[in-house]
Amino acid sequence: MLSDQINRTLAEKLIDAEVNKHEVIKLTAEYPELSIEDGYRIQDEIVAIKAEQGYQVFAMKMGFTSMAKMKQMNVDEPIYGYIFDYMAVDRGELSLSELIHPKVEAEIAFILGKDIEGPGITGAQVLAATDYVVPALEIIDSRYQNFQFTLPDVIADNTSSSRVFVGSTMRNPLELDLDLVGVTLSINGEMKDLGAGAAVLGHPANSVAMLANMLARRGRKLKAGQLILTGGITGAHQLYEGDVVSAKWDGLGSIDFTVKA
Ligand code: 0L1
Ligand code: MG
Repeated sequence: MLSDQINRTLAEKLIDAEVNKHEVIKLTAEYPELSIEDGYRIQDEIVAIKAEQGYQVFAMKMGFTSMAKMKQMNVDEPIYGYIFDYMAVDRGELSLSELIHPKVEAEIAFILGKDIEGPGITGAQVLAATDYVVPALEIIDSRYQNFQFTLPDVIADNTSSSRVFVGSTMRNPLELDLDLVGVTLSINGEMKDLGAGAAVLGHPANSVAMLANMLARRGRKLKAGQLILTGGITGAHQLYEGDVVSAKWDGLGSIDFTVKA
């Protein structure tokens, strides 16, 4: 286990990479013994430093929620991270100059109406505790060179959180078959990817349940009003200056944005 001092130093290094928009070599190159627990402790330091700087948590997110991705990473559970208020984009433009090498992925997000506390939470309990689901486009931007990392590295890097666009359509999740909700992701008029909600652990509510159960191990819970991104339905696609991105969800509207310099 790394010391608190090293965790703090590594968190500062990753924040410096984010703020000054430069890549760093994965932490495990220097600390090959870095564990998943170490990764979450470094992530906690990032959350603490952002709070000291006056930033608030805007949403939580789950990552690696597709079976294919978990197999590829040789893990049996997803990872979670935090999205801060300054990461929420409220107009249809993404500024490339603020980022390193961003990618976009289409997701479904939940807004809870009640607290949820694990362990043992199920997808059905999540649906009963949810006020709304909304569409979201997550922008991930690993601070690591060429998106090269191990699982502890990416957890430490706050799961590549960078920006998020949240759509304006809010629906009661019980009115939709969220596992069957289809999504298309187009860039410059060309459909790049498509998928259905079931790509996320069989049903996006299962992702929120798993998050509640993972947080319970650290004595934490999900709170009423919390926004949670459940994980990519589509793959993540690299963005370039001038790209026009358009995503459409069955029953949940669409989100469009342009990538500016
Ligand atoms: O689904 C996710 O948001 C995973 C983020 C971390 C993985 C990556 O940077 O590719
Ligand atoms: Mg994501």
